[in-house]
Amino acid sequence: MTEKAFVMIKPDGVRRALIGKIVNRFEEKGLSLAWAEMMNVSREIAETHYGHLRDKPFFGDLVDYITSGPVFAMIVEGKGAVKNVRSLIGPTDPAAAPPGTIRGDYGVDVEENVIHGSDSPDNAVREIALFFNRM
Ligand code: RTP
Repeated sequence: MTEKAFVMIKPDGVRRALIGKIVNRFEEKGLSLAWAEMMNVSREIAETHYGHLRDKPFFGDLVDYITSGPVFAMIVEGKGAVKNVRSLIGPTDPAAAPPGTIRGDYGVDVEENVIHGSDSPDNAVREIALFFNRM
């Protein structure tokens, strides 16, 4: 079934000019870009998006990082988009992410880990609404 995933190239990925290479990976996999916007994330949106991590010691740093420069926010669409996006991205910590995954190939830092992808279809709907104010 066609599904939508919310994907965000984080400020380090944008600063390092990785947008083209990363979008290419989703397209090569067979997923398509349904919408994309370069945007600055407000602290309010960052705090809502990462609300599940509010009690973590790194929460303040995480909000500072996500608001430190523009992100490239996307809706990636296709069959099993959420699962397929997560497998292309790889585990949270780039040091544990296998080569061939986006975090495995482009990241070294568990916090500044290049990219975000929704972890469930329900969260994809919530995140698309939060970042784009639409379904
Ligand atoms: P994301 O939501 O960004 O796709 O990441 P995720 O599901 O793989 O990981 P999650 O546990 O939801 O963490 C969200 C983001 O917080 C930062 N983080 N820092 N310092 C740390 O130990 C640490 N752990 C997580 C990362 O930027 C992670 O993507």
